Amino acid sequence: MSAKENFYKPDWTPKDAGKEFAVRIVKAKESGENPVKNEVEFKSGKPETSDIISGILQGNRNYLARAITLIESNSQKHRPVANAIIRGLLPNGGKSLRIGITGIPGAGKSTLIETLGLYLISLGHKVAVLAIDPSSSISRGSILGDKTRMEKLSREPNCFIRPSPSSGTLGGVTRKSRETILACESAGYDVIIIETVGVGQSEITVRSMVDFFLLVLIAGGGDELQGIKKGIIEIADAIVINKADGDNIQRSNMAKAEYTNAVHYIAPATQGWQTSVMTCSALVGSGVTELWQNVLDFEKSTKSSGFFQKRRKNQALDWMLTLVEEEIKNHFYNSADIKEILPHVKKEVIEGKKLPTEAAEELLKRFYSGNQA
Ligand SMILES: Nc1nc2c(ncn2[C@@H]2O[C@H](COP(=O)(O)OP(=O)(O)OP(=O)(O)O)[C@@H](O)[C@H]2O)c(=O)[nH]1
Ligand SMILES: [Mg+2]
Repeated sequence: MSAKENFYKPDWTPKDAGKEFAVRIVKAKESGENPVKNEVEFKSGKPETSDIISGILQGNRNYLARAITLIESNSQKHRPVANAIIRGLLPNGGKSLRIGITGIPGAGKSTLIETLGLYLISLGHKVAVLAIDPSSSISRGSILGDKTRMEKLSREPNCFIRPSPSSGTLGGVTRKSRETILACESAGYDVIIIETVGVGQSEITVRSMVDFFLLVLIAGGGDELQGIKKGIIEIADAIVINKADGDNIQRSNMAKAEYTNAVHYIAPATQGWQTSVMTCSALVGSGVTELWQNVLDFEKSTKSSGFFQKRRKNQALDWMLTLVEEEIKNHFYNSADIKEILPHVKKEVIEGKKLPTEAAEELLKRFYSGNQA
């Protein structure tokens, strides 16, 4: 077989298409240890924006991954391309059910996502799993990038797992995650699951981009209600006590009763929806059907009350405002004037030679004088 015959145009390329469709698919090897599956060769290694958009709309995972890499890039030179992709995809977004999952470390979030994800795929859904991990912006590594813990799920063709973007401010991570959700929805993923760790600000962030927010807890460990901040319970639409298996079933039921009681004293996270408390075992698979039924009940109830749509609209506004804030901040810190004087001004504040208010005023004055329209 000649080298040329190793490639073919994907089915979705129009018959009379010219060079604008540069995609070629590498034929899978007939046999051998390492068959090439679903692999796309990008002509000259750099697909056009329009190719990426149409590739994503056809559900091509390689293009989706490529777009997310551009979205997550911290390089300013990738922003215009990423923005063009987002603009092209925007009309196709919004069609999924977005679920946020949080909980104390080791509660079994990833295991639950794997079990739930496999169940959803068996029902015919396409599932995307994303992660938001604020600690990674400090450590520069991603502790939620644990594909290995979702080994079975990651092998499913109808599942797309993306570890968290591993650097940048939480604001930057938020933008990237929102754009990634949109890209996944455009590629046909109809359930998007976002995992985050229970360490504070990231929950609020995830809540601001999902429809349904699930808190995963476990029984035992003493102070049931002390271990997790009350604030997190307040933003959860459901609490699930995981690891309700073996000799842990009874304790899990007790914890369930305790939390059921507790949520009655807390304002519900979603208007018109009583926060539900359930038990499950991600390991054995029990309670997962009930959990999904709860999500569906939630969707039905909030869609008929109109709250679902209202929340999405507010989230869109929030998205816009966050972008503006982030952009202004970037503009400020990247301005040559600020870069020049900031270290000196900081030093003066630290040494007590200048008041913080005075210093802020000086910085802003310098910024505005250099950025007059
Ligand atoms: N017995 C039992 N063990 C479970 C269950 N779910 C998870 N585990 C175990 O709990 C441990 C932690 O599970 P993970 O799914 O990694 O937990 P996580 O919440 O994603 O952890 P982090 O991402 O590190 O915060 C693993 O050893 C799992 O096998 C369950 O339902 N029952
Ligand atoms: Mg995990």
